Amino acid sequence: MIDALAEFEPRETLRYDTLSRSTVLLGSIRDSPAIVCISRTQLPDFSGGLDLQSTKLLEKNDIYSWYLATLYCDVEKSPDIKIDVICPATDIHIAKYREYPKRLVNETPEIYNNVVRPYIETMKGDRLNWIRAIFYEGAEAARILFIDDNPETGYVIAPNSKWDCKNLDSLYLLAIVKRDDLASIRDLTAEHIPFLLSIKKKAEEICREKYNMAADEIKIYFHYQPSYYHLHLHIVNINYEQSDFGRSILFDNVVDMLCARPKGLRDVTLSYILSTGHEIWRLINNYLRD
Ligand code: M7G
Repeated sequence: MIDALAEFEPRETLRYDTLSRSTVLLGSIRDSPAIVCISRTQLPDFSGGLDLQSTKLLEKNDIYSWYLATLYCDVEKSPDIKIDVICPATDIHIAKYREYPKRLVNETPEIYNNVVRPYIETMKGDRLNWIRAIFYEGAEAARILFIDDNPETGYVIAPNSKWDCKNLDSLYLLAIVKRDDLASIRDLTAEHIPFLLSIKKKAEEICREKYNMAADEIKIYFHYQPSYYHLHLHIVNINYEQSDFGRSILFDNVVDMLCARPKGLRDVTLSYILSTGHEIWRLINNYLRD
């Protein structure tokens, strides 16, 4: 078996984010393109005492003093960093992580029908294998919190791979529907409302019973544009800040829109922020130029 971390050869830093204290490297693992995302984990709970391995006083002035320190290393109890590996990484993964300027897009029904919808159709192949693996091959079975196998109304609730499954401050679950005919919120109609509400109810129940978090302590939302065109909901601690402002739409607002437009969201303009490295950005610009 390949030890992905040991064999990773970095080539380029795609992103270095001081705010989220994370970095993304592009390189290779045995000649296959690989992306390695490294992020600092949340701080441990210090309320029982400052359990530090070493400290160094930097300065003292009047009533103020400041130090540097290291924590005790324990990968089980208090891991320092979380590492996500994608290998082989596709050009789409690389474009997603590389820093590009962002732009506001007003996606009219015309742009959706002529540009975005055909693009989405090309995104339903191997890129969704990880979702099929959850439903049909037992992937992530030990971490799954709920699964309903009904082909029409089934869905799974599981931790997002972004979450360390330890720190509730960054609690991050995903609910993924089983049916594969709903690529994004554009495919929803009022008929789906009961289905969506049942997922929300179960997600709230799990958060309450397993994580002791009330419904008003979690945000449930969709991404538009998402990275994976198979309908899923993000279920996240409201205090957990991410850089997905501009493409997150709260669940309740989507349901409200569907109540107002029972035939669905195909004929509304949806506005979102998009990386100029995204293929959709290029396609929309080509379309508007022609
Ligand atoms: P998205 O809105 O399509 O993409 O959400 P984005 O949030 O990355 O822009 C898909 C979510 O699925 C992301 O938040 C990913 O972190 C998460 N995810 C991706 N993969 C490949 C996996 C996986 O294999 N397992 C789990 N549990 N989550 C994943």
